[in-house]
Amino acid sequence: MIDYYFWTTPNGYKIIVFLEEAGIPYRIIPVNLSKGEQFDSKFLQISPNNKIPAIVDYEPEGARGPIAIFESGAILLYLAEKTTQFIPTELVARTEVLKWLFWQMGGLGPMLGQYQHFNQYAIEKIPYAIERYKKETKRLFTVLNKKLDNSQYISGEYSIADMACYPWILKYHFLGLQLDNFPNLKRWVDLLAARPAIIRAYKKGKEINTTPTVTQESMKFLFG
Ligand SMILES: N[C@@H](CCC(=O)N[C@@H](CS)C(=O)NCC(=O)O)C(=O)O
Repeated sequence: MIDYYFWTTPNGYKIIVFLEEAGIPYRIIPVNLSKGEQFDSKFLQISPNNKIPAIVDYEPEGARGPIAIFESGAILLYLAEKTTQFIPTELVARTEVLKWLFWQMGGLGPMLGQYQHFNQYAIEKIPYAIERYKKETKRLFTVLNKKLDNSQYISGEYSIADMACYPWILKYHFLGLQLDNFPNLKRWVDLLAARPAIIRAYKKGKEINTTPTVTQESMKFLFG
């Protein structure tokens, strides 16, 4: 059994998608970021960076007791290796998946997050910051659109690279972007959105929360 510490954000959806795809037993433990539950001392023992997602695996291979994991890239990689699914074993193909997983973790997620922050949430509107992250966001969308020129999925077969990128690309409308300008991304989003596991994952998310996480009230938790 896996305990999944989740909230309805892009990084949160990555893992619920994996768990649904792999069909492994899990239990969702909501961490309401709007109420500051990420700072609860019990949660901090599992995720010392006070962020979701995090998991506790009660049946890890070769370990004596439960194992706690935070950072969505590390969790995806752990689950892929544990289940031998959604990552190839052959070195070159595997590295192709890891390249794009790390690209998402180091680029797509943080840059889009900063763009939304400065454009939408920051009380002081700083034109340089807004422009900087907007350009980066568009550049990253262009890079992934190009990568999908000749392939159905990001790295060969459907993999954890797709699962990592999908919830972030879905934010395009919040970022004021149109997928019509990125036809390969549009095709890929439509392809993934039709997957039964992805439909189930987003349905489960909606059962947990349908309200915006960032509100006037929650800003004190989220932005210090
Ligand atoms: N690099 C981390 C980022 C996680 C992250 O930013 N989580 C956000 C939600 S998407 C969070 O929990 N924020 C709460 C906070 O900062 O207090 C990962 O990929 O797991």
